[in-house]
Amino acid sequence: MEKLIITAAICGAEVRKVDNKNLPITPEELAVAALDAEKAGASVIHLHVRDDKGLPTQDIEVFRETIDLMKQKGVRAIIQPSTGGAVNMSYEERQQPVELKPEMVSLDCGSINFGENDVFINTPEMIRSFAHRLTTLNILPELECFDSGHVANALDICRGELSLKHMHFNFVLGVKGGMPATIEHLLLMISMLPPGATWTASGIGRHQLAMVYHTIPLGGHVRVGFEDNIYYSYGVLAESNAQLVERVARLAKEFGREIAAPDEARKILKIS
Ligand code: KMH
Ligand code: ZN
Repeated sequence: MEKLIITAAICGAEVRKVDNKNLPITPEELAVAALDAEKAGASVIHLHVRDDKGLPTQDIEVFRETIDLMKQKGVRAIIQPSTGGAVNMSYEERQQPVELKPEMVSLDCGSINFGENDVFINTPEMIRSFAHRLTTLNILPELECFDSGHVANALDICRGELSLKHMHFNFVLGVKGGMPATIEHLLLMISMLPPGATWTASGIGRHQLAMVYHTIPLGGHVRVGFEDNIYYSYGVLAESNAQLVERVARLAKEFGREIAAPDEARKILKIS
């Protein structure tokens, strides 16, 4: 089976320090968290950044500073800035990190209700516009799908219209308003994949560990980290992103699946 790519989603846009004091938010904290996650086995860092008040921002300069710091500290993992940002951000705000020309960014492939009061909007026009810019800059999108219709959108735009040379999906299961985190929903998503595509699964909250268990033997890749879940076990807050990554690496060994190093992840994702 293909080696396992572990993505560490180290910060996100919604979680706050008051929820888990170990959440990294400053450029320095994010850089340390990325390096530690890589040492624990992560080969992709999904990155959101925060402003001076700890609020989500898509400011290109904060991304630049954070990514530079990560590289100075020796991070070799693929750094994947978010273009999703936070709900209610405009397209213009969200697209800023694309202009840093990273190897990879996230590309959200549809709209959903998001929690109790929010709607995360990704119209076909927005998806198309992001996808065209990424293709021009030769940046691999990770196709974020929170529901099955999002896979259909991704196929229409990225495969039909743009003939993307490699399609890599991230199935996010368990957001309130999105697809529930069950094995049946995961299998449905897998059944929609085009030939040659690769996929990651991200389980939200208490579903994170179950999704790891389902995904490793199914041949998918795995995302863990504070963006999706701040607990290590029931009622016990995680100490770090690295702690969550370490557990995946340990489980992968039990399943007999090797972990992909950053350059091996680049090969699997056809970045190099
Ligand atoms: N913060 C969510 C509203 C992404 O990074 O592309 C969107 C999100 C997806 O986190
Ligand atoms: Zn994200």
